[in-house]
Amino acid sequence: MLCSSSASRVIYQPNESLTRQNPNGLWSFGFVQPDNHLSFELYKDYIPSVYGRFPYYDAFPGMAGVAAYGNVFSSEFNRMGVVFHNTNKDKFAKYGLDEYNLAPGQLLFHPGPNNTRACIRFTVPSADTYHIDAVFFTTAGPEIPGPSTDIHLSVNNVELRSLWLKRNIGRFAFDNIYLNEGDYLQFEIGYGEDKNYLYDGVQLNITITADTN
Ligand SMILES: [Ca+2]
Repeated sequence: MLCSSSASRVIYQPNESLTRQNPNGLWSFGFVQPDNHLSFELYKDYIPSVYGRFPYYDAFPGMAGVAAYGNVFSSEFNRMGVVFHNTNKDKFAKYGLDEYNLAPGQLLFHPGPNNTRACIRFTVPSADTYHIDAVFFTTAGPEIPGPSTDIHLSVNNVELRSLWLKRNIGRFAFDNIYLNEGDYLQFEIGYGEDKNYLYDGVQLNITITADTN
């Protein structure tokens, strides 16, 4: 007997679900130490707009409406990296001479100076077959040194893939990967081959698709 079933697919994208909560449902924003994926710690703070609030970015009106997850209100603010989200619905956000140009809804992550990695964690909601597609890029202009970073994808404490991202585009694409409920899928960014975190902000678009049978 032939059976046909059409699995209904569910799509998860962090930039569509972000609010000030952390964790926000399946998505968590924090940091890890290099090559220790389970060292994850949540960022303590959320600010809805970095303009006027977040050190280094506070003088740039073009960053109004860009929210930040980080340890903003402690002495650790600059050491643990940061995740930005352009919450503006119809406005690009610009930083510096030409360092960031964030589309509406765009996410960006940035490592810390001591190679602490900024991390976006997805906690698997149910055992299923998943498809992962994540793209990483920079919009830094020619006057800007641009990023030199290392980007990683892990499941629990096992790394699946890493890449260098400089002035290029990177992508992780995994089809038909079976995951269990509660597994951690993590996207991490470190300070790269140059061992320097300056200009290391990288934009990312993550899409995780589940076959729900
Ligand atoms: Ca770097």
